[in-house]
Amino acid sequence: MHPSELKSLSKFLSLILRHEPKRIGLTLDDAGWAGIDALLERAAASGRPMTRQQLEAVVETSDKKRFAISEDGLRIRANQGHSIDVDLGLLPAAPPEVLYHGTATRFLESILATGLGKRQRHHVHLTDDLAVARSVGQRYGVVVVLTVDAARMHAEGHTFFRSENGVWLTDAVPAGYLSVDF
Ligand code: HQG
Repeated sequence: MHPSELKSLSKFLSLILRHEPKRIGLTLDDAGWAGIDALLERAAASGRPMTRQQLEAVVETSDKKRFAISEDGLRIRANQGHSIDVDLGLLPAAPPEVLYHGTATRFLESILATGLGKRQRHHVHLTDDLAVARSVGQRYGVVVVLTVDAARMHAEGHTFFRSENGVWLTDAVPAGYLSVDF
């Protein structure tokens, strides 16, 4: 498949598996899994046909490992990023000393006043990779990377989770744990 087709299919799968399964009449279970046969059938019926091979190619080539296929090969889910209510079954984990969050300068005043909130998603998304933080922030405009004092947050009772694909998640980051790094 051409890279642009892979990207478009990946975006479609993100939309369906994170945000709007109902758009194609699909149901996810409590842990966010969809049957692959059902997904392929519903996608085709909604004018977005794809083969199992194409689906697997998206999962395998996803730069951020956005999706997981169950061990029995029957189901697929998004590893993180949901806005719909799913329980991924993530276990709390101790974060590294610092984590990063990339955002746009236009959000800075609000973030430094109220802290980082999860907005539409389940959690605030953080990364241990500065380059990833930069690319996430660039999606919104002039990028600014916030450094989160994760060790101190954790020591002071905040819970962190690490998704299957290595994204660090937490409920909220109060402004006192943030510093700005242009
Ligand atoms: C901002 C990508 C004003 C926040 C990435 C962000 C990630 C505030 C936006 C994943 C705020 C929410 C998630 C406040 C937060 N005032 N703005 N108090 N608190 N914000 O898309 O972290 O490519 O929900 O800075 O790798 O950008 O989709 O979160 O700009 O892991 O797989 O509100 O998406 O992964 O935006 O991105 P998002 P995010 P994928």
